[in-house]
Amino acid sequence: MHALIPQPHSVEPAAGAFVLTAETSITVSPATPAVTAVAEHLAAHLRPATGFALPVRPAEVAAAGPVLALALDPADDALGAEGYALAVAPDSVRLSAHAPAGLFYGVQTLRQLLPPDIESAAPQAGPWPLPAGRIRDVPRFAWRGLMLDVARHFFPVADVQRVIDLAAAYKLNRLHLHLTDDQGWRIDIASWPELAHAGGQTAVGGGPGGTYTQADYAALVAYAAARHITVVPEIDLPGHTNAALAAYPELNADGRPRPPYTGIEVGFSSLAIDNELTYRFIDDVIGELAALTPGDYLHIGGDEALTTAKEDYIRFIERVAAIVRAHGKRMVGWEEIGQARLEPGAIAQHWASGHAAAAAAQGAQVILSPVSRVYLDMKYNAATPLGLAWAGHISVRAAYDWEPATQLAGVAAARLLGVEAALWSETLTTRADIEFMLFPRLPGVAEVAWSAAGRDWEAYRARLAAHGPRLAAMGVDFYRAEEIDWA
Ligand code: TNX
Repeated sequence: MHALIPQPHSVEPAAGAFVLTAETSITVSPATPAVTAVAEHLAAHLRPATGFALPVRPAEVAAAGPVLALALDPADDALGAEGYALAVAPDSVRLSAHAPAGLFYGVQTLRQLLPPDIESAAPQAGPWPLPAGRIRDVPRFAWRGLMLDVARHFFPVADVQRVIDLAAAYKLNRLHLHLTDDQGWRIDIASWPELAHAGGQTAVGGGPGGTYTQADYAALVAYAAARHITVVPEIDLPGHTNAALAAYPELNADGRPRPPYTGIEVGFSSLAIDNELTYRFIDDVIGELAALTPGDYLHIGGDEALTTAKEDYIRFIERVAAIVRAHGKRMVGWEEIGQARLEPGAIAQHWASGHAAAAAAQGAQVILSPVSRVYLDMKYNAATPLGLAWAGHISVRAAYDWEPATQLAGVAAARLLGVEAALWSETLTTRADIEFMLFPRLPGVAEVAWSAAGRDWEAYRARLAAHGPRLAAMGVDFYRAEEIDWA
């Protein structure tokens, strides 16, 4: 029980092990769809490598053989919405939680307790021991996110599903999709079809681009939800909008289309703040997206509107906030939104621009994405072939060894909603590129978001080393950072 990431709240190892065999079954109590889905998710993870049937059945249906029991425990409300308790003994495994999400996170811990080969897609020899002991675990932060930029380069649905699987394995619960930017518009909006038709065809460097149909997007949302991840869609406004301004001439103050943009400069574009059409456009886009998005959140960007006067920016954000509210969502924005008057429930995402304190002072909750820690598009070091370096290099240690409560002067710890890693894609074009930049740094960020304060780099390094074979078995193309003594 010594190589878990994120580190659980409490771990008490005991002697012996429970060994998975062809006779093992998984039981659920109560046998509701949500609990059964978690059990089937566990079984689906264990079947390929073990070759065992691992049937899932209601606990009250008697059967012979050892049991891995998943149960809701309504009395244990200290576990909250996402915590779990795990008791492994030589003759039984009991995983309990107050809610299905907790069972799902307990399943991720179970996976990590098994030998690394369990992650293999092909049958392996085994054996499959789960070390005995007890774990009680609850997350530190409610928001444990990963942002993926699908605008600078487009990534097909299957790639995003892969990212969702990997994020879920480390107990993340938010996938923020940066759907639009100067270089591309990636979601079909039925009322403004040229956004996807024209705006979807460009990408950084002149690549082919791409867009999600509304059905694609809905499928991603459902795939994420099945892994207890809420999709947070971002339409970046009023800057980072060249793709829209190129697709629709009438969105420009002068009525003339902007040329498509495939470079990587930021901050040059802006919607026309005093054009009423701008707000009809935003209402249509946010309305369609809100209808497709069951989660509570809608991210409106708001960063780097460098060609928009401050007063205009403030007026704009306040109008957009009302539109988001009218469509029943909570507004998330990059921390620049702290300059505007924020409505209750607003969430500001800190990166580097220094406005988070102003947002927090108004009662907003804050997500931490400090650029020097969690901008995982930054190179690991000077030799990293991919990535940018404007925020410096981010080693595995730098991404892990920091404390949210003291990261940001002027923001009280009580205002912190959580932590989100960001993967911008100016230099990334393939699934392998994504994996190389996320791993092995993302597990460290996940631990910062999930585990109690008090980082111990030496202990973490050793745990992460043990994840090398596990990541390899998952087929993750991770960077074998020199900081880690890979097993
Ligand atoms: C800053 S952070 C940006 C993005 C870039 C990123 C590259 C933020 C809110 N804006 O537009 O893609 O840096 O690292």
